[in-house]
Amino acid sequence: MSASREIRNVAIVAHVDHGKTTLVDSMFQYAGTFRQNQAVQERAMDTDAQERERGITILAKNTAIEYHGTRINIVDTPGHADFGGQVERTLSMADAVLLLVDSFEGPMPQTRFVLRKAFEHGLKALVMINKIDRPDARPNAVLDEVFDLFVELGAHDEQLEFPVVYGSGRDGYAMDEFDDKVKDLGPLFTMLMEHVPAPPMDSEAPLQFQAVTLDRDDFLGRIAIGRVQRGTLSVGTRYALTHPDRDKYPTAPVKKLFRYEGLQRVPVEQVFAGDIAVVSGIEDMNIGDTLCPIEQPDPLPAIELDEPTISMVFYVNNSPFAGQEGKFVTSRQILDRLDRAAARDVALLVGKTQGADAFEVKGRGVMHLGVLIENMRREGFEFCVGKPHVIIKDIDGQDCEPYERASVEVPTDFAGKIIEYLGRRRGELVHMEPLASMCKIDFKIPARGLIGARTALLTLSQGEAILSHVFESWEPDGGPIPRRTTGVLVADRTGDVVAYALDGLQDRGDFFVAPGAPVYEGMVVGANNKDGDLPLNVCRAKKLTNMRASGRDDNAKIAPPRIFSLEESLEYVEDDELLEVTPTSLRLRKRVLNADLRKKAIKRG
Ligand SMILES: Nc1nc2c(ncn2[C@@H]2O[C@H](COP(=O)(O)OP(=O)(O)OP(=O)(O)O)[C@@H](O)[C@H]2O)c(=O)[nH]1
Ligand SMILES: [Mg+2]
Repeated sequence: MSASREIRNVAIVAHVDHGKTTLVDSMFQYAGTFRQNQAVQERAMDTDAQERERGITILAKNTAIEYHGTRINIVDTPGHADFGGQVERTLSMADAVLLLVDSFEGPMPQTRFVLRKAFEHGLKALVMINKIDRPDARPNAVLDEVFDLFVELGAHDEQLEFPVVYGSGRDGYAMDEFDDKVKDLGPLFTMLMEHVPAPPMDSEAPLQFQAVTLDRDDFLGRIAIGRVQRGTLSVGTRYALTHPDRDKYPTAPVKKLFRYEGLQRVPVEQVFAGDIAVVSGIEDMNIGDTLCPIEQPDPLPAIELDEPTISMVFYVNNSPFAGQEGKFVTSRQILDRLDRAAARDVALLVGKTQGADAFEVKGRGVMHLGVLIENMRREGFEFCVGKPHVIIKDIDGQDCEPYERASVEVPTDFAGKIIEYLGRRRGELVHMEPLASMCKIDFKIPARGLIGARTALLTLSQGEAILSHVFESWEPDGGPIPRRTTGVLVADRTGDVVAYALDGLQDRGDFFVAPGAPVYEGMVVGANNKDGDLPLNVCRAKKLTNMRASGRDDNAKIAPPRIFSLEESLEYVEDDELLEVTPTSLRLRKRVLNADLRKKAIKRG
């Protein structure tokens, strides 16, 4: 290992599902990163349990590929808008971005977001028109759209002359022209080698290493990943842990030092300027901190991200079944866990509220918070959360709310319904474009208008609509937006749900619970067909004398319950309700459990 090795640092960015992680698989393959017989799973970089289940990348991750004597450090970033903070903070590790664009879909909301961020960082973008194997690929038109997007985002001349390859990440090839002969990924690697600027490699200068990602390992403790901006990072050396907001700097030794090689972290003695390093053993290191020589502290600017747009309150569970299903239930345990999450994810902010047993958590969207909630319940936590709210920001004395750019792809026949629905939610149509038998409709819409919209759009389009959206700007309050139009069915007592009772109540609405499920007074058990909330008895058993005579199988006749996913629950819950989350259950409940007390509370306003 020497300081003069060639290095390229690139972040792969794109809209969700445009094929980033799959492309990295093929890059490993092409560069011979794995042994011939090594078993590697598909989308090898998506190692987190929720990433594999949801089929999306959630956390930005580093890897490195050796190619003809050059070390290519790669960040695979998430494409879903809720994890945009991951993209933003990892861009400081890159000298250029590789922008993937689906050859059919063209640029989508998150394509615009990540490209804008790359330009804000002064980075050059290299383009790959991906999934060229698609029968409906329209590479020429997509390239034009990409060019227009560059212009619209104010790319300067040099950025506008972006290099392009066409290819299929999945099938492992890239071409300079889309009608070239299909061969391998060579043209992509050539483009990276030629157009990603080599990093400054001043390894004699005083060290600056900034932590961009934090991780934790049972053996190594806290792990910080970042780039050696200048100088040389050496194992065993004690450095100052600096940050522009602090004027006193603690010092700490680097206990272990690693670099990426494929999916591995390989121990090394030193990492030189321009390269990506993994540091372990500095428990106090946070994202944005810079390691410097003790005698020459010179912190890099803090990492600044877009502000969160969604806020939600986490409560200690006070439901009647509290403590039955979870291991970690106290406010201290919950706060400690939330603080740990915020340390690793700078797009997540945790604050106190007035109540001692309630904490406000702010993030980028319902799925951003949903992933945290899901991780917590898997670890054994139990708690309640309230309805997510958009954050209101005061700009020059005016209340402003987040607006998003939303894009809906839908068969043209449903376009009218979609435009009408989002119009009612204050969505303004900004662009519409035919895509074969589909069309892509872009809106500017308050983030509020999109909460719960995904389910509604699916219903309106017989399951066909694909919605994606990303933060665009803060704008003055857009006015009232219709929320859930009907009330809920609420259990009026504690017990187990009985099929016979549900059977008798089926005309009231759709139930969320199945026979046998334990319920408590105040728990939401279904959607009311009408306005207002309706308390009812779902535990009523059939009188024994009728049993034999009727001989009916109540179970067979009742409709299966409507089961919400976590995110659907978060979009459904209203202000006077909570979502109770435990390792095994998600229960919607009224904040005030007793029906009489609820009425009084409503009267009091
Ligand atoms: N036809 C075709 N499908 C592809 C190609 N690359 C990826 N896919 C498919 O597209 C889907 C998404 O692929 P991913 O690699 O997870 O996309 P991603 O950009 O990493 O997605 P996020 O990380 O969630 O933003 C998967 O179903 C892949 O099989 C390709 O070149 N051609
Ligand atoms: Mg991915």
